Amino acid sequence: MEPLRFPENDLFKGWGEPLRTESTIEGLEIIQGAVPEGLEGTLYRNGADWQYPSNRPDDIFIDGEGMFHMFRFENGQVSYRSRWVQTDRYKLQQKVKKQVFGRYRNKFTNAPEAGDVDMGTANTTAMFHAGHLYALKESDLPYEMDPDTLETIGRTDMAGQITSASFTAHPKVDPLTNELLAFSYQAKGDGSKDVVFYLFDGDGKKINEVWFEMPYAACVHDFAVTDEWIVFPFFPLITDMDVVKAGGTYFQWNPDQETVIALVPRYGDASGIRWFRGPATSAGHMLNAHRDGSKVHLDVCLYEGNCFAFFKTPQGETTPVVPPFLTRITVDLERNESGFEKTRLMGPSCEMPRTDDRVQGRPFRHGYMIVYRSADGSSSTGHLNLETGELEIWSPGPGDTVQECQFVPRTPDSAEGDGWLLVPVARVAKGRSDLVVLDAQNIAAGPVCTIKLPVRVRSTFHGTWVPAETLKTGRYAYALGAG
Ligand code: V55
Ligand code: FE
Repeated sequence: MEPLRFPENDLFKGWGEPLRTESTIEGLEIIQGAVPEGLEGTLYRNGADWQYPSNRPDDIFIDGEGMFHMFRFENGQVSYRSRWVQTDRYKLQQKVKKQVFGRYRNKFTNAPEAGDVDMGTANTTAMFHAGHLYALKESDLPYEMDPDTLETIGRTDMAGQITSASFTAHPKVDPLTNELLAFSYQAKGDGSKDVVFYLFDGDGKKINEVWFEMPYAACVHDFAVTDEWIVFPFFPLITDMDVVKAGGTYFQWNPDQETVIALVPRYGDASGIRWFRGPATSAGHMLNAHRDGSKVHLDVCLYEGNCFAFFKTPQGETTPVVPPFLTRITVDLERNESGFEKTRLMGPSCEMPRTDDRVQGRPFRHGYMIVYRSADGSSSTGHLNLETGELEIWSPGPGDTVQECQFVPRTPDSAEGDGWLLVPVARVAKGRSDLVVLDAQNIAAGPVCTIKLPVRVRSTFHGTWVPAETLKTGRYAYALGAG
């Protein structure tokens, strides 16, 4: 066999160096403060690592096998565990002892040993619903995980209820109603224009399903919800199956195509869909959406250009790297026009926006995000008060970076924003991580608790918090207190 060696790629250097190892650490050292009283539960996060080196120089950061992480808070102590998601693809590669899957989502670049095994990496997020924990990738069905051991239970179509080829990695579990809102895009397979919206009740039973077509075979990484409308933004990062079949990239940036927004009725059918259009922009992540009279607001980290510079135009041109700005896109259902308005909500650029999960789809005040405003490569955690416009910041220190934060309510019925932010921090120069706990109402004061990891938690994408009680009952017992 050829020597295993990672290709020359900045992706595999420094903090991004493949770690390729699973950890089990009981009783992490708490190097500052103490775990707040009542913070009992598990933070699950998901990211990508590299099982075997490929021979391609063009691997991209959103690819790689799922590495699933958990931080369990119990009685003032925190334990950490990380495990590979044992996807069909992972297991096959483990057997043949090398990388046999090709370019991101392009099965035509797989080695013959891959056969017709699905390319899903299950690397993007963790979802807990109706008593089950899942690892998700938007190009594949969910994988169920054991919530205590992180053993992979297996791929699931949720008892036949998911009839699409894939399932989003940005579902919304409503912790007040226990409903699960989710979708699939390219839902009838690679390159298809089909989208399906799914609504499940708190017991995991599908109660609505709306199929429709998008204007082109877009990358629909995230969506947003309101009480009446589901908001689907379509950005012109488009799959051209002729390009894919010829071994090219799965998506291409098409600046001559429009941004299209579909409002789908949450409890209705496809006949009620409303469409809105504007110039080409792109985005990965939504902060939230809410209804305001006849208007629907979508708050999104919007790129005025291509959010993924590694996807070129059909002419093979690389497009400039543009920063994401938190932007409110507003449509008015009463005005008989198909445009939308855009308003910038915050000065510095930001990504990985989150709210208190209890306000998803509802009028809200507080947003949390990774803020980019330093020249030294570091990043910060931000708290934006959308009512006052005030931005509060916590910085981990020179050269260090923060990952997406997770809000945890102080009590199950505290007011919006009264709680904690859990933030994985990369201590870049030290080659290891911390998990810090910030008071969400005073993040600038710095951590109330710093939990030291002796290992590097490589960059993860997204995750979820499951209260100890919810892990037992399968239900969130949250309410939203008056602010
Ligand atoms: C995104 C992330 C993905 C992916 C497609 O952030 C889009 C956007 C982590 O994987 O497969
Ligand atoms: Fe994402």
